[in-house]
This record gives sequence, structure tokens and C-alpha cells, in this order.
Amino acid sequence: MTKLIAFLAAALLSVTAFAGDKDKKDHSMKSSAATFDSLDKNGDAQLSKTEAAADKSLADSFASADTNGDGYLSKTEFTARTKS
Ligand SMILES: [Ca+2]
Ligand SMILES: [Ca+2]
Repeated sequence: MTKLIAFLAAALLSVTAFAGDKDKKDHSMKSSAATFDSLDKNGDAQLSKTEAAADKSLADSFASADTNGDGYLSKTEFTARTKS
């Protein structure tokens, strides 16, 4: 009986661990691509070059992503760049 309980507990633990890994994986997938909101540290709905520097690929393409050339990326410009 004790053995069975131990087995069930172990099975339950592995299920819980699996669910935990899945959550972790989903989270890391989400955070691997920085979002506009996570990059916009000061919350002014524009990404400055300094804010964009947190995402290397965005920093590299900042000039081309800034289609109106005002030195900031709006959410529209950021989204357009993400899609392309
Ligand atoms: Ca900002
Ligand atoms: Ca702009």
C-alpha cells in the first residue's frame, strides 16, 4: 500500500513537473521576442533608440523600421517591422 501511494505521488509529481515545464516553455517563447510594451520602458507609446537597444535585432533595424524618420518607433512601425 505504501508503495502504491509512493508510486501515485511520483506520478503526480511528474505530471506537475511536466505542466510546469510547459508553462516555462510558453513563457520563454513569449519573452524571446520582445514586445512593444516590454521595450517601451517609459510608457510613452514610442520606442526611442535607447529602448530599442534592449532588442539587438530591433536596434540593428531601427533606422529602416522608423519609416517616418522621427527617431522613434511607434507601435505601428514596430508591428510593420515584426511582420516583414
Ligand atoms: Ca518609450
Ligand atoms: Ca517613427
